[in-house]
Amino acid sequence: ASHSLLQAFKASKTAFGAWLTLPGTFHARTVAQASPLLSWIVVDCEHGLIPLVPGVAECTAAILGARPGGGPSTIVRIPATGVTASSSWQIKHALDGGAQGVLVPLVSTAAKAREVVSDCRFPPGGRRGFGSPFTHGTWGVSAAEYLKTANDNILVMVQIENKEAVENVQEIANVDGVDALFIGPYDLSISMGYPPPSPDPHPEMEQVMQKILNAAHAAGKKCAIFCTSGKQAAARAKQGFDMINVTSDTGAMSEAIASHLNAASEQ
Ligand code: 3PY
Repeated sequence: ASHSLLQAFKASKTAFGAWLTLPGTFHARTVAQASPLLSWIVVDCEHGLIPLVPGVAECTAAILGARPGGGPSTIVRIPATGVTASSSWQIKHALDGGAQGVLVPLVSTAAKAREVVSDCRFPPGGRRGFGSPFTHGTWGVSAAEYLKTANDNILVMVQIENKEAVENVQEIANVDGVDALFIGPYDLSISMGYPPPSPDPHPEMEQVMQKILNAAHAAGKKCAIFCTSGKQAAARAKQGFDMINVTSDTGAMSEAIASHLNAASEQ
């Protein structure tokens, strides 16, 4: 089965999304149902409060909550970096939960990216194990159909967010099976010795981000970036980024409450 982010990628359309950091089925559903313009959500099990480890069920609940009969693609950001066995099993749990893709933080070499791809693919393309009785149901297909189509439909995304990753960016982009490079502007800035974005990154970081964007596109891959507002996201879309979040659940909640209070107290 296809899904909205994959369709946007295939049609070369900018895919806007949102970041989910708080756990719970209905919380996920509230975010997912916010707008038909929402193409994807990241279920953040790295810095968000949604437990993947040891709470596989929580991550699955968020995926299920976001996709009652379709809805935005769910991309799980797993806690650990690729390359070690410890992240292999996290990727397995995220995909067993029914995720349409994974986002792996701090992938800084092509070797790490290859490990991530292998974790996301059933043999012969990779080393993912098969056996969850639930996964295919979240995609609305039979187990046999899931096994046959998952390798083509699951999106593999790696975060480019440190100095080493920037040095290796073209080799990482060239790795077969990597669908998108995802810029983490906060970690990237800190790693390169700049202050974190507030809300825009330091002007000198722009060149680095352009290099990442160019590397992705030169390899025929997509490039994504983390944003904190619709305005920022629109500017990134203009620059040619393919996948951009407009806000996060917590950010949107606090901003909306503050803005309503401001409007109320101006009366
Ligand atoms: C970063 O900016 O470091 C991210 O990973 C986005 O959350």
